[in-house]
Formats: sequence, structure tokens, C-alpha cells
Amino acid sequence: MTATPDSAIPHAAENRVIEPLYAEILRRNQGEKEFHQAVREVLETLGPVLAQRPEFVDARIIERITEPERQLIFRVPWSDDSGDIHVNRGFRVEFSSSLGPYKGGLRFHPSVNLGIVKFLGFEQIFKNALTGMPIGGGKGGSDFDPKGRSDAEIMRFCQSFMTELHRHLGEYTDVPAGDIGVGGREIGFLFGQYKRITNRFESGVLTGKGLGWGGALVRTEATGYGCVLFTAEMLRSRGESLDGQRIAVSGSGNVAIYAIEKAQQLGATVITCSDSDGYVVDEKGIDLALLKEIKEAGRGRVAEYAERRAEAVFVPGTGVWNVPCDVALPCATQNELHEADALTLVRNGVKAVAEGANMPTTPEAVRVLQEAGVAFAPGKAANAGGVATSALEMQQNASRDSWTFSHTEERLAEIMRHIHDSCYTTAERYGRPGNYVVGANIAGFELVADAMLAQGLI
Ligand code: NDP
Ligand code: 2IT
Repeated sequence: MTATPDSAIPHAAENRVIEPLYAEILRRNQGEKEFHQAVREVLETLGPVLAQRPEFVDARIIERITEPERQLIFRVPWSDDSGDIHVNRGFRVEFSSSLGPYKGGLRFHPSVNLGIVKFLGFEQIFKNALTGMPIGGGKGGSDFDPKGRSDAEIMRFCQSFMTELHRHLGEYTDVPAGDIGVGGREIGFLFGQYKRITNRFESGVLTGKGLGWGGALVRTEATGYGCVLFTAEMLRSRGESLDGQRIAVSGSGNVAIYAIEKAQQLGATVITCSDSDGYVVDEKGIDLALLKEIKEAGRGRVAEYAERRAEAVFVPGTGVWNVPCDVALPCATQNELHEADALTLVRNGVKAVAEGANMPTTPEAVRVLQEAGVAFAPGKAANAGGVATSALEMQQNASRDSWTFSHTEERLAEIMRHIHDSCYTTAERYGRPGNYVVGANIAGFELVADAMLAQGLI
């Protein structure tokens, strides 16, 4: 997916504090388009809080929070099943430890580069703050492409990756988890290698672990479930519910599958899902058991879903947002919902859009949705259920306990309600009622900035 081009902050001419700071960030981080986009989206909303809290400006919080505490880039050599040698690049950006150990996923996808990891790590700082849990922000990954690789190849890659990364991790230091291309299988291989090298069964060093060896119930479901629970809260604040709504979902990975599951549990009909080959439309409602069989068990493609289900059609390429819906949940990747898509969604009467993925909606598309009065939830609020449940996994690991599914799901629901309410009330407090982008950015920023002030110049 393409990023929007670099440009000055739109509508920021009036903001004399932020504009030069953003120009300097562009200059110092050249070519990192997704990072620029993520920073711009936050800075655009901070004017009012900087005006009310001049101590943040004096302490140079913006300059410090946009500069990662540490950026690691390393070589990951591995050999495939034929004995051919490959060299990938590994990344871990340890962005902010103001609120706790660095926390955030690992992404294995050929598009991964430093700018992508920095955008994800930057978003993670505020997302993690919003959860109310003691976790800092980080992100990592590799440009390794897991598609078509055998389990043995995945294992050798994960072992090589962890052989370098392990020295930077620890339950009090940096705690990775999954993201695109990294699920339970990869976390298993990474954990095994960490344990072998360090000779420590340190459960709290990774989250998303298997249930028999330190994993937590609900972590697998948490991001998708949380996104739908957040959507339900947004609709509730407008006097509506998810019951009976038509929902379009993009993606068919971890987040998409469990967003579909929770939406169906709450009485909605999910009519689409997708992967990078195309999308499926199933007017009768996605058959989730079939989708799980194809995607989770078989690691197959969504095209196969339409081959196996008479009610469904497969459409190659992008275009899922042309399917009329009441609610849209982009759950695949960054910049997958463009201005033209937003115009189509609005024309088709969409009521709510919630980002299951990180930054899937381009800034132009966000503007279209907000101006049309659509309830729009940014990823740092809507998809925070995943990392929040990772923090619950850490809590269980620290106390050597394991909670039931229903107890953990209730905690997740409480956390999502808390995030919704703090975004909602913060937006109101700063004179932008209903603007969850403003609410999420300011609420997250205030928590981190206050901690930075308290901890001195570091
Ligand atoms: P998965 O690897 O399980 O699934 C990713 C899905 O998105 C697949 O359907 C994949 O299709 C599609 N996709 C990935 N890249 C592209 C691309 N460049 N173009 C089109 N489709 C693409 O990842 P997750 O479900 O875990 O992650 C999805 C999103 O949610 C990401 O933005 C991630 O950062 C975010 N997220 C994940 C969390 C988690 O706990 N896992 C938590 C919070 C956010 P294909 O198979 O064809 O590549
Ligand atoms: O983007 C995200 O929040 C994640 N990929 C989950 C991070 C985590 O540490 O659980």
C-alpha cells in the first residue's frame, strides 16, 4: 500500500509551535513516509494541550517523544530447505519506556523497513498508554516473507532472529508479541530460542504464547474482539447497537477473524473479508468455521472460501469498500482505505469505521469520514485490546496464575469501555466532541508526557 506524500501539516499554519517541529522531524527522518504520517496525525491534534500545558513545550516533550530511545537494526542470516542462504534485516525500535517496558509486536512482511517499524512503534506509545496498563511502546520485525515457507524454514528464521534480539529483551526491558506474519507458531519458535540461549524460562519476555506454556486465554481473540467492543461503545453513545448491522471487514488474519467472530456474537452480519489477492462477498454472512479452516488451519487464501461456498463470490484486487455496509472495520494493513473509498462508504450510508489494523485509513479518508459525521475510531484506541490482553498475560505470568476465558474477556471489555470513555471525554474537554482521533491522541499523550516530566531529562 502506498503512503501519502510528505507535506507540511494541513491546516497547521495557525500553529506556530508544531509546524517547525514537524518540519524538523521530516528533515531528520527522511524517506520514512509512514512514520511522518503517524507523527503528523498526532501533532495535528496536540495544539490545545500544548497551549494549556506550556511545561510540555519547555521540556521539549515533542522533540523527545518523536525520537526513539533506541533503534536496533541487525542481520538475520538463515538457510532454506534446499540449503540456500538468505539474508534478511531485523528491526526493533524501543520507542518509549516512560510507562513500562517496551511493548509491541513483531511484523514479518517483505514491506517492513525502518519507517514502517517507527510508525508502528510511535503509535504503540499512545495506544499502550490508553490501555491504562504499565507498558511502554516498541515495535519490531523483519523484511522476511513467510509466505510459502515450510515450518522448518520459519523455525530457522525465528531462531536466527532471536539469536540477535535476545540480548535486548527481558520481562522488565522489552516484551515483543505478534503482528502481521507473526502468530502462535512464530512466538513458539522465538520463545524456545530465547529460553535456550538464556537458560531461563522467562514467561514474561514474550506474549501471545501457547496456552500450555504461559499463554493467556483471550489473547488470540483480543484485538478483533476489542475492536468490535469499541465499535459497540461508539454506537451506544449515539443510541444505536451492532445488532442487525451489515459489516464490511478487510483482511482475514488474526484481527479480522476475531472481529468477525465478536460482530456475529453481537448480532451483526459480516459480509466481506479479504487478503492481498482480493476480497470475498458473502451476502448470507461469512461462514466463520470455513474461514478459520482455510486461514488458520490451512494457511490458505480467501479465494478458496468462494470456491467452497456457493453463496460467496471472490473479486480479485482491492475494492472491498465498494460493498455497501453500515460499519466498516479495516483489519488488514496501513493505508488500505483511501479518500475515494471513504467517499463511497459515506455515499452508501456507513455509520461507523473502526481501525482494527494500524493506520489503515489515509488522512484524507479520515477527514472525509469525520466531515460526514461518521463515528471514526483510530487504531490506537480501537485495536488496543490486543496489547491490553498482552499486559494481562504479563500480569498472569508475574503471579504464576491463569485466569478463565470469561474473567479475562470481562477485563478486556472493561478496558475497551475505559479507552472509549477516556477518548470521548477528552475530546469533549478539548472542545472536539465526538472526535475520537483528538481524544485518543491527547489522552495518550498526556499520560506519557506527565511521566516524562516526572522522570527528568532522559
Ligand atoms: P495477520 O498476518 O494475521 O493477517 C494480516 C492480514 O492482512 C492478512 O489477511 C493479509 O493478507 C492482509 N495483509 C497484510 N499485508 C497486506 C498488504 N500489504 N496488502 C493487502 N493485505 C495485506 O496479521 P494481523 O491480523 O495480526 O494484523 C492485521 C493488522 O492489525 C495489522 O495492521 C497489525 O499491525 C494490526 N494489529 C494487530 C494486532 C495483533 O494482536 N495481532 C494488534 C493490533 C493491531 P495476505 O495473507 O494476503 O498477506
Ligand atoms: O499493534 C499491536 O498492538 C500489536 N501488534 C500487539 C502488540 C502486543 O504487544 O501485544
